[in-house]
Amino acid sequence: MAFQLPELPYSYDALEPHIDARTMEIHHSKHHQGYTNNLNAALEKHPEFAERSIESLLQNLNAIPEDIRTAVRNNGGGFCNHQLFWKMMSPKGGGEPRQDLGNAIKTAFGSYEGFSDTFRKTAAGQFGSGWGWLVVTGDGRLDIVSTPNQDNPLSGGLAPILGVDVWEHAYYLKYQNRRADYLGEFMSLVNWDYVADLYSQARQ
Ligand code: MN3
Repeated sequence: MAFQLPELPYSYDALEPHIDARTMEIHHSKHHQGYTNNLNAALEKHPEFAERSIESLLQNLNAIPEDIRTAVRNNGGGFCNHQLFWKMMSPKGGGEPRQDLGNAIKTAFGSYEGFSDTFRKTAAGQFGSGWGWLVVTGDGRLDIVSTPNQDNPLSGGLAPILGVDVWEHAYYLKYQNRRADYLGEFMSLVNWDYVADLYSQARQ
């Protein structure tokens, strides 16, 4: 019934040298576990909401009782964002998106390079902790946004299809203050097959 920490779809060292094993282990087993535990603790006060999907909770934050709304926004966001993030990366990732998504990216951003530049700049420019996202808008267009803290684009009516964590815990051990370098390496890990699946789901 309670939300469960999902297993990683690869080992902690699988994303080396782009993301180091120690960062992955702490990020998954401490940070993501922490968001999961705190989300479950909040929902214990209103167990009827624990039956809902995480997407439904984040899409309807105003429906959540005020005494747990901030906790669900922060920790439910953290639970959901990281669950997506692990699957958005792969040791076999990188390259460029093909077919429908590849064409849509060219239409929206001119080229893959235009997309990659804007995505990395937007994520690099998020002040403090947060996320950079490629999203599908309500009318089916692609857009690039950033969110603070653990806010998920779902809460703003957008469907996230690619996200990158720019909290310092995601990169500090290996990259220290060099967020842009981490973002460059992240592009070599993007699991475009999974992103394309999310893109087609978002347009249904
Ligand atoms: Mn994180």
